[in-house]
Amino acid sequence: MSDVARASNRPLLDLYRTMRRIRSFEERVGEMFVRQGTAGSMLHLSIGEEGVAGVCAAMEDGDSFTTHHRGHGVFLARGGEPGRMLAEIGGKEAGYCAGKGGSMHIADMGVGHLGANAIVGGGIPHAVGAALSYKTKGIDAVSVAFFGDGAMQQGLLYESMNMAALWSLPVLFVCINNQYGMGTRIDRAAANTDFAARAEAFGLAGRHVDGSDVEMVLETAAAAMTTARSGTPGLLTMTCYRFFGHARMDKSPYRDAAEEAEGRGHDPVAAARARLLDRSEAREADLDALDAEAAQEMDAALDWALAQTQPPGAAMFDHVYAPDEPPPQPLRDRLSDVLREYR
Ligand SMILES: Cc1ncc(C[n+]2csc(CCOP(=O)(O)OP(=O)(O)O)c2C)c(N)n1
Ligand SMILES: [Mg+2]
Repeated sequence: MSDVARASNRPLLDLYRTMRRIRSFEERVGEMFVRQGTAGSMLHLSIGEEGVAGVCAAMEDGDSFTTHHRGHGVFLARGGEPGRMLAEIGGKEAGYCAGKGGSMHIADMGVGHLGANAIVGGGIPHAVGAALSYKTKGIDAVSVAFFGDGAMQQGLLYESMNMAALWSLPVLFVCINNQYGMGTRIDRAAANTDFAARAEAFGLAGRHVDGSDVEMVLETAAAAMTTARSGTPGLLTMTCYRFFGHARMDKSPYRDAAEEAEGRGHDPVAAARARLLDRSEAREADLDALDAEAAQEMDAALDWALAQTQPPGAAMFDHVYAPDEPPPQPLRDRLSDVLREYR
């Protein structure tokens, strides 16, 4: 491991714990869906993408971020509380956004989470705006935009990269390349999959890392964050494999068993575990205990979230419209009817 990773003071055991918590969390989200405890049907699990914990570990307090629709892992690794996250996913009042954001619009300014976004690439310009404010106000912080490979084909990314490079903004674009945008494999969507080279053409520092090696992710991200902090924005692509379907209803009929077995072979959690044992940094029993601890934590969080109450109908417009500009009466009446019917 290089000096950059050592300087960040995050031993592999720590990264393993974070990745294990993410996986346990996502498994509970899946369970919650089956138990019909989630609000809405669109849930995107980040199982297989836990290596992103390395990027999160390279960020500092005060750095902010936006995520895409598959952002639970990033939020958890940056300090999200699993109970409040699950409550939000379940549409409960105790959730981060009082149950009105759900999985794809969750946010928490307290840890610098400026918002998940259901529009592919939608959070990217927001992150650039935050970076512009840091530069203008002289705030020492980096703004990180997390998104999927699907956003690499979106025009707003290129407008954002251009502006970030032109104005030397402290921003890092992080592409979590899980090989698929819904059912379309990346090589059927992009003529040139060398995304780092695309970023270089815009004047950004382009980097690429294998997401199954969390130490390498940390090392590469730490270098990228240092560069961004000094005013040269960057793009980091992390390759991984989406272990399951796009969303909960998708059984991935467009992938064959051999491909899935090979993809799941690049498991960042299993790889970290094997390395810890290999280097004698942990014993099997220690890791089993740590896994059990993560499972218990997430079980308790799920029980707590399921026991929470839904927001009252009367709170429907709170935090949605500015208090001095309430929604027009016809709209209020119409939505109240819909809500009554729904309940
Ligand atoms: C602008 C836009 N186009 C299409 C969609 C529908 N859609 C939702 S997720 C998705 C695939 C996104 O793939 P990727 O960015 O690779 O993220 P992943 O789901 O793989 O994490 C698409 C096309 C959308 N939400 N927004
Ligand atoms: Mg993808």
